[in-house]
Amino acid sequence: MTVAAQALPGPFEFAPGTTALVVIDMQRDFLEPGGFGSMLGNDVSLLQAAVEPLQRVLAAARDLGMTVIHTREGHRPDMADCPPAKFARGEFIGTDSPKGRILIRGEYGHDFVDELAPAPGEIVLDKPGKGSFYATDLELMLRNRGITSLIVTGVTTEVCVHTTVREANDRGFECLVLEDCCGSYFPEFHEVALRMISAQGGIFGWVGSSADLLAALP
Ligand code: TIU
Repeated sequence: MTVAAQALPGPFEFAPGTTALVVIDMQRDFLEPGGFGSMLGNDVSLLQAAVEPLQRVLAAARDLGMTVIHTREGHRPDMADCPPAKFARGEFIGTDSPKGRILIRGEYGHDFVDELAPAPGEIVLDKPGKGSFYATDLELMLRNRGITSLIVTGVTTEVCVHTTVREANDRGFECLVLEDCCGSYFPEFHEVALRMISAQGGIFGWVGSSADLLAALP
């Protein structure tokens, strides 16, 4: 079964059986007050708008039996996988917060927001960087399942979503980014990041909405 969802720069054609829904870093540390995002001085409420549409897309993907991957940015408790250059730029990684140590695996703030908790059988991918392919086994898992297309969602649009889409595009995966299922602390970066993806004939991929995706699904 092939589906065509309205998108830019043109329809995104994909088969649900060879497509993965990738939900990037919908973690308390990015979305809730008192975590990493707010310690960096950001208004974390800007990311909340992505939660509801993403819940709808997640439900549809589950109904179709699609591969679903949830990523989390974070580090080992001993921080041996945290580059000193990343730590040095004041990202507060490893420091105490009301939600536990910032961006450390196993801590409450590092985990997913309740509304988007993974279901049994879905893949949870821990990553030390912004991209989902760097220093992870994501590509191996996708190739093992015969996945050729990705529907990419999550936060933040211009950081971890963009890095992941660029990495995926270079590896030959076709990516549809759902604009209302992503979010940024900087609304103007969100807009421009999305335009960068679909410009030049879709230089990195396609951009569409959750409504257009859901309308195209069987
Ligand atoms: N997940 C992700 O995007 N990590 C970030 O650090 N994003 C920021 O926008 N800071």
